[in-house]
Amino acid sequence: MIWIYDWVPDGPRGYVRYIRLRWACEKAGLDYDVKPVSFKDRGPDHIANQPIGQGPFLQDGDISIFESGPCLLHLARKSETLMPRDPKGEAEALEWTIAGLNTIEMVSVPWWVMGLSGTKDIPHEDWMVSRLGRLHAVLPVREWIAAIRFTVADIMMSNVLRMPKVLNATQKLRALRAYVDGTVALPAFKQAHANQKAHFAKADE
Ligand SMILES: N[C@@H](CCC(=O)N[C@@H](CS)C(=O)NCC(=O)O)C(=O)O
Repeated sequence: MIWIYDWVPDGPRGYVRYIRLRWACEKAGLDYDVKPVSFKDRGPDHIANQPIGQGPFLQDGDISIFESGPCLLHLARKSETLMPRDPKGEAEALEWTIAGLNTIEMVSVPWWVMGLSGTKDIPHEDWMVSRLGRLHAVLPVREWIAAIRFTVADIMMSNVLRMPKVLNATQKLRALRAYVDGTVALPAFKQAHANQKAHFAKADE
């Protein structure tokens, strides 16, 4: 069960991190339900499951788990489609999932948030350019980010890179851009995206 805000503003609807979990479930064919949790009033139930008061979090039997990274890895343990079973492939999928979160998103979020707020001379600019450049350098020799095939690491990395300002910065990095375009063209992503948009659209009715 994925707990998802009942509503978010229009702009982020296709981007809020629930989509990472939905994409994993769609790709691996894992059954999942979504249950709404109030966006405006983060009550005690929410805090009990996600102590920072954010989303996503999920419930699987008696396991409740928060943070999109651990949630994704939890789902990945259920399916070889998401996580290779051979130790080398698994190590690669793990390292690139964490690199997406802790090396790329760690820089990209403050960078695009400051951009949205109109900050000039964003201090992370060089850092961001360098991170994207390094990623771009590994991609011409591989179609997927890890393990020579689609894995959970592609879900993480693609979602970090497809944020509009980040995607815009990949304009001249053709291999990187092709990677993101290729991942979001996958049917499981499209289904997850459509489901998420429909969930929030319902809140407007
Ligand atoms: N590191 C967290 C970040 C979670 C996060 O930023 N969630 C957003 C939605 S995508 C949120 O709940 N924002 C509202 C808030 O922070 O109050 C994760 O990956 O799960």
